[in-house]
Amino acid sequence: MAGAEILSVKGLYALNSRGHPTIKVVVATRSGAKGYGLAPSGASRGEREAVELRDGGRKWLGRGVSRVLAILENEVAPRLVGVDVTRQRYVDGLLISIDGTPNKSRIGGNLTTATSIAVARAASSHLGLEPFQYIGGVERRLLPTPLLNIINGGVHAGNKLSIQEFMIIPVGADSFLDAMRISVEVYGTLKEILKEKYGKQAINVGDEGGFAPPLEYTRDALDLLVEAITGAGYAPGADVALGIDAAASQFYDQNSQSYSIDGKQLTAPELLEYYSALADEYPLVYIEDPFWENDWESFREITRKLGSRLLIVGDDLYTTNVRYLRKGLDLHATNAVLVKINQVGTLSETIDFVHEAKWNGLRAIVSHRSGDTEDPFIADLSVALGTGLIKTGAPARGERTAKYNRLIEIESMIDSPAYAGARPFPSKPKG
Ligand code: 2PG
Ligand code: MG
Repeated sequence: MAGAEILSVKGLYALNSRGHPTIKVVVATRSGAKGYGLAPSGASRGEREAVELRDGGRKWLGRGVSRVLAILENEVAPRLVGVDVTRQRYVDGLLISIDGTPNKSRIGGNLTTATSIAVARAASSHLGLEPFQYIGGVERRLLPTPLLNIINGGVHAGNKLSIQEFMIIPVGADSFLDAMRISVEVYGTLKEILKEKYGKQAINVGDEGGFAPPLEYTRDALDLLVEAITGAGYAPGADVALGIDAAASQFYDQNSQSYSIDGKQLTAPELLEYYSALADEYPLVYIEDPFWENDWESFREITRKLGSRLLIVGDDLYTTNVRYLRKGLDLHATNAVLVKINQVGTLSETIDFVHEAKWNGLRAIVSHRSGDTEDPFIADLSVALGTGLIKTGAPARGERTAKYNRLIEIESMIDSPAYAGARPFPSKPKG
């Protein structure tokens, strides 16, 4: 189609949900199409992630992105101008080669992420398509089952919970919109329960819109979720299942080689026993990063033990990188992978990662970051790649609802949409 050449690539300052600066990239084509992309930012970051480049110094508390914007303007934009905007793989390859490092540390994973998304959006707009249609094609009609983090702990909240995320999963819904209705009802019921039990200070929310009550013990949080599900009139397990992201690198101590959780110091085998007990007591169908990111053996053990019943998910373990996924596949370390574009830095590498996982029988969950923006691109991506699963926080806070609202919209645009429901999970959750 004529006019597909990139005319301009512009970078701007933007703010993320933590009030930290980030980079917004806007790509325009000769045909007049435009596309933008915003880089999100994590708090519990894996050590193998693409590097987020920031200025340091005093301005913006050291988090400025002026250096990144200068690299975009001087080094990257001139190489992209004139390139056909639909050549996503070529563009992403160019970004990788301009950077020249294995982890995007020279030009910044934040730059490559925002640029890669902006190019995909500009291409879809140039072709008169929605991003999910452009990336996914006509076969896509599967709306993902959302994993909603409604109690926040770990580094995402100011409480003592070691586990970072306590999620509800509306597996029994009939459609994506129905899944949101159920989730909103459970979320609102939890709010009332928290207020009654712990007072008003318990309904303050954490980074991902979940409540951050002054709890200390994992079981207390899980009990509250079960109570909220029941209180809202649903069956725990059959209607709404549970998931956790331990983000265990954050509570692992390398010196003592132990995990500090629920006021105890546990070895890896003890922690595994603990997760097994939780899986027996609660309708748990999902555990993410149960061990710290270099304990491949314990991942393998938990997958061997619980993998037929639950999704065991690698996030910090793989950082959306095929290189580390291959190691995980050799070891049978997990049966699912978390997918974050900015962990690896380009859309093409993200797509390759999802395909590699799927070809090997693993589930993939498209995910937000704890410091996110109003950019709903991952909603489109989850439908385009047909992952059947998305993790994007509570049904609250604009940067989270942007993704849910976009999925509601996408569901209304598809002729005969299907909702993934319980299908992505290995077995029926315990009721
Ligand atoms: C995670 C994410 C998102 P962060 O650990 O899965 O929920 O958190 O963006 O802080 O890495
Ligand atoms: Mg995680």
